[in-house]
Amino acid sequence: MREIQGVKYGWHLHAFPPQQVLALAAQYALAPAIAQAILARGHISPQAIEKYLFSSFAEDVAHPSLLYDADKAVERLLRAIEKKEKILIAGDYDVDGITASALMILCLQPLGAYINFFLPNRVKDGYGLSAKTIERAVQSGYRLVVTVDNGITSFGPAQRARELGIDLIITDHHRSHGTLPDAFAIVNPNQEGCSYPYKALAGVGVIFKVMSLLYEKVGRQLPAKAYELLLLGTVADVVPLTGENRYWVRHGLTQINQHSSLSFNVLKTNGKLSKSRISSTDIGFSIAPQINALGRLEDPRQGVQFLLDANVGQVERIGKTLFELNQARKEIERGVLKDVIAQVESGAIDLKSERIIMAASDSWPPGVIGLVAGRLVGMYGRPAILLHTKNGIAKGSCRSIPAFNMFDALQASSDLLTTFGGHPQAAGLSLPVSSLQQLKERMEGRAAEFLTEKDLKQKLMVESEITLSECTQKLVDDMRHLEPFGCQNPEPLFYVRGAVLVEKPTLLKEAHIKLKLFHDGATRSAIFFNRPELYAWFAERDEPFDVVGQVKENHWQDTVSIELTGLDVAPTS
Ligand SMILES: [Mn+2]
Repeated sequence: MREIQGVKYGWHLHAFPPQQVLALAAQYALAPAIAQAILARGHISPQAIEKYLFSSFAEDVAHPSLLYDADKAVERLLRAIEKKEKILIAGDYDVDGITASALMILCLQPLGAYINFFLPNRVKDGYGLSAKTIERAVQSGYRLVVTVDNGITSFGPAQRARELGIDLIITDHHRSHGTLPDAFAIVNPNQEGCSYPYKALAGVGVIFKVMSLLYEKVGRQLPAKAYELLLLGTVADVVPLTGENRYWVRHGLTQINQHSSLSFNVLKTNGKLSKSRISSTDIGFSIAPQINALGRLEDPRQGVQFLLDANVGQVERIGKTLFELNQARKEIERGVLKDVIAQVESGAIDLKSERIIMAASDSWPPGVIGLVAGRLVGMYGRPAILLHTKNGIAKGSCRSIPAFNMFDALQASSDLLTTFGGHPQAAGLSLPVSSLQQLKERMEGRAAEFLTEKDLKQKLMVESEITLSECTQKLVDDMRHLEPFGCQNPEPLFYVRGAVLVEKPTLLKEAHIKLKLFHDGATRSAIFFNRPELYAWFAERDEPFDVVGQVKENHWQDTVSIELTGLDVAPTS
C-alpha cells in the first residue's frame, strides 16, 4: 500500500502484481482497473471473487427459521389471523420503520388479518414503543402487538403488555443492552444466542424474513411490492450492502428497473430521475430522503398508505407534499450545518484539542440532526453528536467512524443517559441538559483512549491507478459488476498521476469547480463538488498534478460523456 498526502486527505493506494490483475481482467473480460478494484476490496480467492460478482440466493440467503424465535412469532401471527384477533404494528418514523410497517401490512392484509399500525410522532412521542401505546392498544381491543425496527430496549412496554395480558412480538435489528425485554417473542439477528448467519439486516429486512417464513408456511408467494419496500428500507438505513443485503438490493433494483410501482414512479419524477436505470446511489440520494420526509407529515400514517399505492389521486397528492417537505428539509439541513461549521471555524469547537464534534441547540429540529451529524463525519472524519434541546431535555443523534464504536461509548456512559440505542456507527440518545457537559468530558476521555491521531486523519482508499484514456464507457459498464454501491461497498476511487489543465478552471455557484484535464493523450471534464478553496490552487497550477476521483457517466440532453468527479488533488512528486 502506497501513501500520498493530498490537499485534504491521505490517499492509500492499493497495488497488486500486474499478472494477477491482468489474469482476473482476462478471466471475466473486465477493464484491468475494475479487476484491481475487486482485489482491493479483499476478494482474492476464486470463490470469493465469484461470490462477490454473482450474488446468489443459495449462497447469500439463509432460511428465516434460523432467526431465533421466528417460528414462534409466525405461529402466533397465524393464530391471530385464524382467530380474527386484532394485530397492531408498532413502527418507527424513519424510512426503515415506515417501509417495515408497510411491508407487514402488505403481506398480512391479503391473508385476512385484522391489522393496523401505529407510527410514533417524532416530536410528540419520540423514538420507539411506549407503555402508553400498549395501554391504548389494549383499550382498542388489540390482542397482539408487533414492533418493527424498534423494541429491543422496550423493557417497560414489554412489562406492561404482560400485566395487561396481551402478547408482544419484538422484531428489531438494533443492538441489545445485554438483557432483553420480557416479550412473547424477540426476533433480532443481533441478540445473543441468535444463530442467523447474517447480522446486518435492516429493520425491514428482519420483518421481511418473518413474512417470508409465514408465506412459506401458508404456501404462498410474497407480493412483488415486498421486494421494493425491502430495497428502499435497506438502502435508506445505510446497512452494509454485503452478503444477503447485497443479494436483495440487486434483486429489488432489477425488479424496479423492469416494473416500478405507482408510488416509486412519483418519487422518481420528484427526484428528476429521468434515466431508465435506477441505482442504489439514486435511491440513497434522491428517493430515500423523500420517504424520510414522510416521517414529518402531519400524519405519518399517510406515508404507509402512499407506499402501498392506496389510490392514484392520493399517491399523487402525497407525492407533491413529499417533494415540498424534502425541499424544506434541505434548507433546514443547510442552516444547521452552517451553524456547526461556524462553531468549528470560530474555534468554539476546537478540532485540535477535541476529538469529537458535539454541539446542542434548541433551534435545530430533531428531524435533521442525524443527517447533519452524518455530513460532519464526512467533512471532518471524526465522530459527531448533535442534540436538540427542549424543556431541559437533550435528544441527540450520533454518527461515527469505524475506529470509534459509538454504541459502546454510550453504553459506558449510560448512567448519564435517559435513553440510548442503535448501532456502532449510528446511535440515538436522550439526557438532561444539565448532564451534557459531563457527557462531553466522558466522550472526549474515551476518544482520547480509543482514537489515535492516525484514526483522525482523513483517508481515501484508492483502488486503482488509471490513465485518462482508460476512462471510457467500457470502464463505466464494467463498474456495474461491483454494484450496488453503498455502505461497505463504496463506488471505486481511481488515481490519475500527472494530469494537466487544458483551460482555466470555472467556479460554479461559488462552490464547485469545473475543469478540463489532459493526460495520456486524452481530455476529460472533471468536477469537484463543494471544494471552492481548490479554485486558487488550480488557478496557479502550471505543473502536472495528481487527482483522485470517481469515473461517471454524464447524461446531458441527448449526449453521454465520461467524466471525473474529483475528490482530492496533490502536486505530482
Ligand atoms: Mn433501522
